[in-house]
Amino acid sequence: TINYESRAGVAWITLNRPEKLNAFTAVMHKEMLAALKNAGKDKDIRAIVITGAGRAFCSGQDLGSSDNPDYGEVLRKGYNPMIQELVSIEKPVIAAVNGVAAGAGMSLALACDFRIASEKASFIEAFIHVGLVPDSGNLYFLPRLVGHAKAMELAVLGEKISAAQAKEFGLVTKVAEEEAFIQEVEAFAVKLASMPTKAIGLIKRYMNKSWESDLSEVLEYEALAQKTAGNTEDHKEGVSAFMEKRKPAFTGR
Ligand code: LHQ
Repeated sequence: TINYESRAGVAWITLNRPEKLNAFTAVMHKEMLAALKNAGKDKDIRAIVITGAGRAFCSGQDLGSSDNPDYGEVLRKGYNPMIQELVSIEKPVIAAVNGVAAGAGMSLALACDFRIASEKASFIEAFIHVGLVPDSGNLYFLPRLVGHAKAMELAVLGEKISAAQAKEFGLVTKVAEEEAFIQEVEAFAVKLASMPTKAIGLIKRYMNKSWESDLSEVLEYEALAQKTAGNTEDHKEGVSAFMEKRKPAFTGR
């Protein structure tokens, strides 16, 4: 239910149940967690792309295969570990939103560090249409990405947002024409994979912590992160390249 490929320093994780618009099942959660762990620990991987097979990104929970009536448990066992793993990976994770992202499928996209949308993509806070509440980190990420008022509007009304609207709300980095979509995602991911990976990982870690911290804590996090970044080979390489007026060759170390 999940395809995993790696090339040019980028891991491609593809949700692969196109006939159900890549709706999540328990099996898919297991495979997704394994894929994320693999991409996280593989030293050759310096960026991760999550996308969907077929015409959808992900339609959220498979409403036809809810074999567990305890939704709290479905979240604690399936979705929550996936979101925690994704956020803890100290590498950039890009949601390549090829089509509709609904319910927990939208949550998955929100938990990524970047979203690139095809012009065919759309986002729906579908939970409300089946009498449920946003989950899988949606209540955490959505207000942080679009602000409280817009987040309330989207979560409660559950209206479909087009790729262009998502760009306007600041939800996506870029909207690409359908024909150019995969090439644009690939170019973005390969670019990220050639950057100073350790510094990106530290930015991700502390940007996330920033929301729960006061200024003195953030100043201390910055000092900690800068000490670590200052000891990387990529920092040395960046400074040498600058002094020698050449392009840096970062290795992620
Ligand atoms: C699906 C689904 C789907 C099964 C399309 N399941 N078959 C967490 C924990 C525990 C429990 C509950 O929930 C959660 C979190 C959640 O994610 S709740 C929200 C669950 N998701 C939804 O409510 C979205 C349901 N899907 C839709 O509203 C539409 O399918 C969207 C707007 C995504 C796409 O619409 P269309 O482009 O018109 O496609 P379609 O509706 O015709 O779907 C195509 C097929 O995929 C169809 O099957 P069929 O056999 O008729 O061809 C759908 O039944 C199936 N499908 N989503 N989530």
